[in-house]
Formats: sequence, structure tokens, C-alpha cells
Amino acid sequence: MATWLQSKWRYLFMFLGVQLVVMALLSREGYHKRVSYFIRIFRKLEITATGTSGAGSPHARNHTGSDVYANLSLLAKAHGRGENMPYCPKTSPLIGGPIHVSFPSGLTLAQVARKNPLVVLGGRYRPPDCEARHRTAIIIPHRNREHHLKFLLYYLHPFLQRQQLNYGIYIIHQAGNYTFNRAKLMNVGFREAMREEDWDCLFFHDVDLIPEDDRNTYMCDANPKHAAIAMDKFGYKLPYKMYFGGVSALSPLHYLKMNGFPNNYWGWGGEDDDIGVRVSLGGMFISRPSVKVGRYKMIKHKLDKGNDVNPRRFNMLAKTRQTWKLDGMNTVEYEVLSRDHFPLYTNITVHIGTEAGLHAMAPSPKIPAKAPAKPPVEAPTKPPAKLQQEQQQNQPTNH
Ligand code: UDH
Ligand code: NGS
Repeated sequence: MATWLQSKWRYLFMFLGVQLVVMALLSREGYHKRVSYFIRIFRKLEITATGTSGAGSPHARNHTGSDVYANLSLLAKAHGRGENMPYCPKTSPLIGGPIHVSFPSGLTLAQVARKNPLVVLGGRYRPPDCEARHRTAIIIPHRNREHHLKFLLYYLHPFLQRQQLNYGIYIIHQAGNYTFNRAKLMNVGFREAMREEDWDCLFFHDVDLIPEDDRNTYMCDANPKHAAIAMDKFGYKLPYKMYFGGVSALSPLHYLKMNGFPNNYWGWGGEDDDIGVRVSLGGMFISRPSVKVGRYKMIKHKLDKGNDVNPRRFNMLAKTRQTWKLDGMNTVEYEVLSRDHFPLYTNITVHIGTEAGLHAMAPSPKIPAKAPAKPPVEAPTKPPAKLQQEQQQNQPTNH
């Protein structure tokens, strides 16, 4: 019996000893890091277990930001738009600062539509209780990034509503599988969006960048604005002084002053630098929000198929001063294959040709040379077909 007791005490002391060591470790300098590490593990488990989006669910809060949908449920209760509504306040009372951003699996467009009951066909919105002071179009160049698009829409709609904007979201989808051309798609987006409405500001927005602070207002400044000043992948600071990539904002006047964007950067790289140079060639400056506010999280990905690094980009950049007036909005050629107003966005599928021109290459049998009455049944790379189907099946009833 005595030996049994002895061994019991021994185990108890050993157990207490281990606890003391753990406590000593935790209370050392790195205590905070270790505790938040454990909290993060628990959060991950929680999200996986509920299978819901972290953001938008009641668990969406973390130390750095709040749920992007917080407060917006109040809007849904606001009564319908009346005549002679007052202008919205200069600073929206719905702005809340840092936003929590995460990318859990299982999010559907139907869920996004349900969370945004005031967004109408084409991805359009106007504040229900006041007259917006700003009309902003979001132009998103796109091909084969449906997964990123879902997350962007999930965050962007409430983000813009919190800023009390009159806004519309346009996806400019490059048809076919020829080399991607981001800047030319932006030119298409500019012209097609302006055809629909007299937007006073256009945000040119990569599909994989999620804004993390709603004080980064999606309105234009007196000069062209580079909004994505602090991305997580660059340690939340500018990678270089003239960087103009990711998200930028220009008024129609700014855009035309610099002859829009170049049409001839096929593949990855350099087009954003060319645009930055055009800003100063057009007699303007680059304006930027503060690094505290212009924060973005990038959805991680590799270089896409069909968007290889452009080996000619440095030579082209060296000539921007000679080429900017000869190539841009004044020379852009394209054919719109379809225009669809879906519940969460307007999709414009466009044939933009190749380096040799719009008709130079024998048109692929799958891409009609002339815009068809209906979108091609078998486009080589589909417009976000799965998304469209999902959206059509899930049109919110109030639309
Ligand atoms: N995009 C598409 N589909 C593509 C290519 C690009 O939709 O196939 C759009 C999309 O909006 C994207 C934007 O164009 O956000 C910019 O393209 P990107 O995300 O490929 O460019 P980024 O510079 O990332 O952000 C590149 C990652 C690796 C580059 C390594 C080069 N050294
Ligand atoms: C520069 C590219 C830009 C690009 C930026 C960031 O070098 O187009 O890197 O790239 N300019 C040239 O290649 C001339 S990133 O780190 O996002 O892949 O946007």
C-alpha cells in the first residue's frame, strides 16, 4: 500500500512539474504569439466544423477586423426609395474600418446573393435611404477565376454598400484561350460601362484582391488613384514607388486624358507600369490612400495558363512616351460576344483578338468572328458558365 501511495505521489509531482514548465514557457516573451497560435487553431476547427464562411457567420470576428456584413441588416429594413431623398452624408455612418477577410471553402453565389438583398440585376446598388454622392463602376478583368470571383463578390458588395455608393460591378471576360490581356480588357470595360451609365469613377480591380478596410473609399480623387498600396503579399507596403498594379481608380476625364490603357501588353507584366507612366504623361499625379487604409489580401494563386510572362515588356515600357498617344482608347478594337445582367454582376464576354489584330488570325471555329445573337454554346474557355447557372437558379425573389 505504502509503495502504491509513493508511486501515486510521484506521478502527481511529475504532473505538477510538467504544468509548471508549460506555464513558464507561456509566460515568457512569446506568450502572445503562442496564445494567438492556439486561438487560430481553434478558429480553424470551428469553421471547418460548421462548414460556413468565417466571415458573415457570428464567429467572423478576429483581432484585426470585423464582419463586413455587420450593420447592413439595418439597411434591408429601410423603406423603399422615395422622391427627393436627401443626399447621403459626406462620410458614411456605416463605415467601420478594418474588415476580417478569410477564404473558407463551400461559399456559393446563392449565399452571396442572399446576403445582399438590395443588390439588383447586373450587380447594381443604390442606398435605399439617401441619394448617393458618388457613382462608381467596378471593372474586373477575368478568365478562369470563378473561385476568386465568388470571394471578391462576397466582400465587395457589402464593402461598397457600407460606403453608401451608387455602384455597378462589371466582369470583362476574355473569350477564347489566346494569351490574356489585362489592360485591353480594362479599355473594353471602360467603354462598355460608360455606355450603360454616366459613372463618375471607375475602379479597375483584379479579381484576387480583397480590400481589408472600408475607409479605403471607392470614389475618385482629383488625380488617378492607386488604391492597392498595401498588399499582404508585399508585407503591406508598396513594392516600388511607381507601382500602379492591382486596384486603381480613374474618373472618365482622367482615363481619356491618358488615352486609356495600352492594348498591346499580351501576357503577364508591365502593363500596370505603362499605365503608371501614362498618368504622368497625361499631366497628372498618382494619388494614394494611406498604407493603414489601402490594405488588400490577395487570394493566393500561381501564374495562369495562357498568361505567360511577357518577354517584350521592358522594351515596350521603354517606348511608352512615343506610343501612348498611338495606342489606347483611341485604337481599341473588340467584339462583344454577350452581355448578361446577372444578380450580382454584369458579365461582358469579349473577343479581343491577338497581337496581329482582331481579324488577323483565322477565327477559331469556336469563336464566331461576328458577335452572335446568343453567347456561343461552346466557347473554348467558358464564361463563368457554372456561376451563371448557379445565379440564374438562385435569383433572389426581391429582384
Ligand atoms: N486574370 C484572370 N485570368 C487569367 C489571368 C489574369 O482573370 O488567366 C485577371 C485577374 O483579375 C487577375 C488579374 O488579371 O487578378 C491580374 O493577373 P494575375 O493575378 O496573374 O497577376 P498578379 O501579378 O499575380 O497579381 C501573378 C502571380 C505570379 C507572378 C509571377 C511572375 N514573376
Ligand atoms: C513588376 C512588374 C509589374 C507587376 C509587379 C508586381 O516587376 O507588372 O512587378 O508583380 N513589371 C514588369 O515586369 C515590368 S507581382 O509581385 O504581383 O507578381 O505588377
